[in-house]
Amino acid sequence: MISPSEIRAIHDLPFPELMYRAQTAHRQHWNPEEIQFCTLDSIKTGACPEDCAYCPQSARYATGLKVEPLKEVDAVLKGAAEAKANGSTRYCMGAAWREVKDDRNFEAVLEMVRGVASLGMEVCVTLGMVNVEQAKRLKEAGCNVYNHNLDSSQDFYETIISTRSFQDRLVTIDAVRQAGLEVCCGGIVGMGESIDQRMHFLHELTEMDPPPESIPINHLVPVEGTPLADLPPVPPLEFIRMIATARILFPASRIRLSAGRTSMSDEMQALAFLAGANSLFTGERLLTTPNPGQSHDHQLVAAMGMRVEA
Ligand code: SAM
Ligand code: DTB
Ligand code: SF4
Repeated sequence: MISPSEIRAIHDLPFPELMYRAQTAHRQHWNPEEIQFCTLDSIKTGACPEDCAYCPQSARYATGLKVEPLKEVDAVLKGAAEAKANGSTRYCMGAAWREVKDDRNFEAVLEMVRGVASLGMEVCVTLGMVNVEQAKRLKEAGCNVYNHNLDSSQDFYETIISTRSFQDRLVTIDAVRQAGLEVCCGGIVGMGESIDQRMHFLHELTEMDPPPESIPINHLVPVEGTPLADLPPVPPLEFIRMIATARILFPASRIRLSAGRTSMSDEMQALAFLAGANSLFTGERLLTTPNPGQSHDHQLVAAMGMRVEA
């Protein structure tokens, strides 16, 4: 087992050595010329009872977000078919819920999962806390992956969210595993945490056995009205170090360059791919905030002589 200080030593390597190690790890498991496109769909937007300080969907903050009830199944399936036509192989449906309840809404989500699975796409959902029974029902409906982020180190997490604990997150991730779903679990960089706190977050992921199949690294999207609205961006090379360190620690996992790309240059995103990121969210929007859009992403991949993973 690796310690947080050993992880920090990797993170702080001279940049050429760090990138070399990240690329070496990447090539052991992946084709470095390919990148996976995923599409997000916010199936239920806003009015969330939780108080996550970064999140525009929390009911506590006046972010001007339009609250929307659970989408119709047909509208979701139309979105998924379009995403597939635009090159996405994974469809990720997110709901601004604290937890899944055994009600009609969950039945509707199961219907969405069945529909997206029948299109031949990888299906991922992120619905807040779930128990093993609910996770099993998702799996039976054809869901492949459950996303539930740790977001940061335990000590920092507790300064960012008060309505649930880090331990609650671990319990949900365990339920997801027990149900036989793949785990997608990542974090956010740029919430005011220290580099050592980022290392503790990565360390927490190394303690999972098996580690998450998929690790989204989000850069904070500062949203007006949230407590984190005025935070400055993380220095670009620091962000790239985080990606490279994750790649070295988790050579066989997908590392996803997630939120925050609208404020990254193409060159910075290219460096993230060289550091081992091999997946992104495409489309005009993430859940509620802007994203570069698929034509931009296809251009970037083409400019790098890379391919969208089929
Ligand atoms: N409500 C569910 C939950 O919290 O697990 C699922 C949806 S929630 C929006 C999914 C993830 O989006 C969060 O864990 C967080 O990592 C990310 N996220 C939310 N707001 C963000 C922001 N402003 N910048 C970057 N990432 C953000
Ligand atoms: C993840 O780690 N990032 C995605 C996905 N998992 C669900 C969500 C990013 C949301 C960014 C803020 C928004 O658009 O609301
Ligand atoms: Fe709700 Fe999820 Fe946003 Fe937290 S991150 S406020 S749980 S939607």
